[in-house]
Amino acid sequence: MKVLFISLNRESINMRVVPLGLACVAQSAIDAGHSVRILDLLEVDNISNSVKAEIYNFNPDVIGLSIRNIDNQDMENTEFYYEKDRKIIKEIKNYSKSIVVLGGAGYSIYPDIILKDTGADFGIQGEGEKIFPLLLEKLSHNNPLNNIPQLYFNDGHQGKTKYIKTNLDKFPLPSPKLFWQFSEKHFDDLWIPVQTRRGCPLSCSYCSTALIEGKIIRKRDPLKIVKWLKELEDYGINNFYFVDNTFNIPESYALELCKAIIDAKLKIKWRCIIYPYKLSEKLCNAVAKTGCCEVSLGFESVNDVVLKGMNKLYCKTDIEEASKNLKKYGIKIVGFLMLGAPFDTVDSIKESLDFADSLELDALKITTGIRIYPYTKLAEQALIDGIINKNDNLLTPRFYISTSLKNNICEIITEFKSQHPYCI
Ligand code: B12
Ligand code: SF4
Repeated sequence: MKVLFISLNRESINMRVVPLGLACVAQSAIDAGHSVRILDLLEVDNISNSVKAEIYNFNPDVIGLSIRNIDNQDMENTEFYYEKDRKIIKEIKNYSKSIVVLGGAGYSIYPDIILKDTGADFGIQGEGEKIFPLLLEKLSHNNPLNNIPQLYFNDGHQGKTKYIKTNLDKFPLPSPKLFWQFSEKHFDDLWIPVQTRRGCPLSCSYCSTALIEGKIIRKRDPLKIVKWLKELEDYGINNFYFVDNTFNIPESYALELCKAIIDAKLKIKWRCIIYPYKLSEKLCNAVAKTGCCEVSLGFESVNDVVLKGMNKLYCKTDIEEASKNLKKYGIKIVGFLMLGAPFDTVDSIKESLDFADSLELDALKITTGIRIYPYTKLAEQALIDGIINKNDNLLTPRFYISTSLKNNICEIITEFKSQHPYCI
């Protein structure tokens, strides 16, 4: 079949994100013998015309659309990206006869709602490498589509939704050639995403990741990752972002990865996300040796009661220890605070801000209010607190602010930011 993949993301805050997930699914479709083209909307100026031209020129049987961001998770200056994605999808459905299939991280949080709302034909929740080619095969032979895991139909019914437990090593990593087309124009700006594992068992109260990746950690063989990095290095790509939810968990695997990078003598620079729980000096030393120059340290709060409410495993001492170990090996730290959670008070917010300041971080990102996602503990709490009602589908951004804070939080944070220029 002829398949056109479109990455709908047009946001470049934080950094330009290369659509790794879309490339992974595209590679699986290529390997299954389909003819594939990819359009990244971050790379085009006139979106509507570019999409139309690509569809008319290629005349695809199937269009696979990736929805990454729903919104920017910012209560004060909310950008609701999905509204624009929806417009593009509806437009495509209006003029094209191709079968439209949705997927991606943002889509996977609201699979039934978005499918119905956009009028697309099918949606695949979670990883697409196995199910998308399976769907193409069934469509090309006009075979029945019932009982396909993760598949959603636009008439409201769905296949077996149970999350499949896959072996990531069976999925191909995108060929550098395919990957390269995203990188060419903005080469110097890019931190190419690398994913070594999927799934997070940690269950933070506000988190939607389980809907995207499941809760069971599944890891790729470090040697296969390093082989792929080597291929990209040979293409002149040296800057990478390990997009794993928590690079340091499990630590034994993170150490194995570092060893494999050293053994392969890769000369790369990289960044990653660290969960501040028992981050050992040994791991900080290993990541520094292999080229890690900066980490995102998402500690969110430092108050014990608030952290417990978020279901975090760590406490203040862990955060301090992590920061000390990272600094010792010259790794830059961008800290993340998420203020306004259940149990937050004016005092606990000040405690978090003061503590974050004492860490002398390279940068600090403060989020005011917490984006509420479906099926989370936070959504349950928001319902109890009357912040949302039970008919709220939570696709339109809704934010949790602890009831004791409503009037003061923005003021306190704005003042802190104005006095601390390292806040981003
Ligand atoms: C790493 C990461 C980042 C890094 C990216 C670094 C980089 N160089 O890529 C940084 C820190 C910069 C970042 C920033 C942001 N992020 Co972020 N990020 C992630 C994270 C942890 C991993 C994303 C990733 O690369 N996954 C690996 C790839 C392989 O997976 P994937 O893209 O999901 O693709 C798979 C499936 O979705 C599916 N699929 C994908 N496309 C398609 C298409 C079809 C047709 C099909 C069938 C299937 C399919 O198959 C793929 C392969 O299995 C996710 C959380 C998560 N675990 O998903 C959040 C996440 C994607 N981010 C999110 C958000 C909101 C943001 C920001 C807007 C936050 C902010 N205000 O700054 C920015 C936006 C950045 C931008 N410019 O777009 C949200 C998006 C959804 C939402 N809630 O709106 C997520 C899901 C976090 C969350 N749980 O809420 N992010
Ligand atoms: S550690 Fe990150 S991905 Fe895992 S549950 Fe917590 S917020 Fe979600």
